[in-house]
Amino acid sequence: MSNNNNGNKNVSKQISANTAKKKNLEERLAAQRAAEAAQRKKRYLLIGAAALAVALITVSIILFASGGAGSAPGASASISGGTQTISTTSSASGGENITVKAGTKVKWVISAGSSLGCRTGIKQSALGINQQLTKNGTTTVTFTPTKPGKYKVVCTTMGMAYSTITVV
Ligand SMILES: [Cu+2]
Repeated sequence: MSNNNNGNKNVSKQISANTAKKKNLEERLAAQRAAEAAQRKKRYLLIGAAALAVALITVSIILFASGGAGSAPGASASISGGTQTISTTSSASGGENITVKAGTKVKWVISAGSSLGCRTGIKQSALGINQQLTKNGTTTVTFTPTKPGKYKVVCTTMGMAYSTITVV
């Protein structure tokens, strides 16, 4: 009887010890799963950030290559035979910015489509530019910059911004 009682006590002790062990294991498992989920989330965030960086770089390269009107750094001239030649496009919203060197004659070739808006002519008094633009064709503007600086080019009719010439 007493042995049986002791046996039962031992069994129930064992059961409660096992229950405690099981609870402990379950808690550790849950903690492990949470850690794994956090790690996965971190990995996804990293992959997302890398993908975003690649996308941004791609967009910048495309924008740079196409020389987005007015906003991009703009086109630089190539010098040959004492003349620096630069080609840009013109639209109703204006033209591209250009960068040229002081002291060398500039040949600025502007290609325009059918829509020029109010910018049918451009002027830059300090550089001696006052030129009508040809629709659906090209116009060549020549000038020789002498002083480095930034020169705003505007439309001849209203003085609205067209582009900026940077002389270096
Ligand atoms: Cu205008």
